[in-house]
Amino acid sequence: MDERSVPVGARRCATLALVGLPNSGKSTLLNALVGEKLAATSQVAQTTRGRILGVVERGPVQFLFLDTPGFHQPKHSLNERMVRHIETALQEADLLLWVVDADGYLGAGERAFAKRLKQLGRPVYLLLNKLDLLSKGRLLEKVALYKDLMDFHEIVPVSAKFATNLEPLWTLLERDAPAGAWHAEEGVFTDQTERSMASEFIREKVLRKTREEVPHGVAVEIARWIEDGDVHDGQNEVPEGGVFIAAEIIVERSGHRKILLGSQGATIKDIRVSAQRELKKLLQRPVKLELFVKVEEGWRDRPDKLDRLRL
Ligand SMILES: Nc1nc2c(ncn2[C@@H]2O[C@H](COP(=O)(O)OP(=O)(O)OP(=O)(O)O)[C@@H](O)[C@H]2O)c(=O)[nH]1
Ligand SMILES: [Mg+2]
Repeated sequence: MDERSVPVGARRCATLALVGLPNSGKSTLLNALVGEKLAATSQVAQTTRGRILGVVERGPVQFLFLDTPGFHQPKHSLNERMVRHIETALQEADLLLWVVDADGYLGAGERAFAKRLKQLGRPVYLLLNKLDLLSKGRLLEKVALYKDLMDFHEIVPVSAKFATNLEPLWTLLERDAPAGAWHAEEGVFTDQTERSMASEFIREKVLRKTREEVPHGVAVEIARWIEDGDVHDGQNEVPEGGVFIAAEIIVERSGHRKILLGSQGATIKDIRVSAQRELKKLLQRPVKLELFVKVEEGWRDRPDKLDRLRL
């Protein structure tokens, strides 16, 4: 059905928060549900730092999905802000989608999170993600373990990575969407700007190519963004019909800078090439990307810096 043919009075609108522990697959699921890559994803915990909106229109229903950072104990100002984003989304949402790594261990973090969800008194869907990694027997075991924690409105096993079992999920969500006017403008699918997505996708490449403590101390700031046709000093090579982007990768220590650069600059080159490819896809025009690595000790605890980075 063409959503534009839906009479305004028959419309429904649901705000859904994708919440859970770090690395459970919330952002991968957001991307799968929206059918577009909106959020950075990686094997590193705490990839998502803010709240990311993804909008899907299906028949009479507009779904507003809020991807959130993973629930954790904050140790820096950055993390306090991340946890605040989770709280805001929990308050805003009609339905809470708790995404868990069903292949992982149900530990203290999950128990603490269940406690927080119960206090909200809102319908909670349990989405048992990473179904592709589980046998049927283990899946049933996991269902039983989670059911002991709290009452779920629905329990749906999914694989965000392979977009498996999403249709049954959509059917349930359509059933539960409350009546009401659509909140987002028709046809708009996110509130992220090209710039913020570009910096997130560059950071994603850094996370995917570095290990241990490096990823948590990395931020990306767009320093220059010159479109073909913009007036500029001619010092940067702007591709025809495209855009020149210079980005700063901020790290916490000079040792991390060394790791990022790699031997003879091999790692940063690799990051640049894969980020440039990704940005070309995102922006649908030629992209010339330049990266600089800068050390800023303690940036994660500097409010001015966090504000600048819109965190
Ligand atoms: N095998 C498998 N891997 C998955 C699935 N969903 C997500 N992953 C992987 O799990 C890792 C974490 O995925 P993300 O989507 O970044 O997880 P997240 O919950 O958003 O993580 P944070 O933003 O850190 O809280 C990535 O390496 C994904 O590729 C899945 O269904 N199956
Ligand atoms: Mg995420």
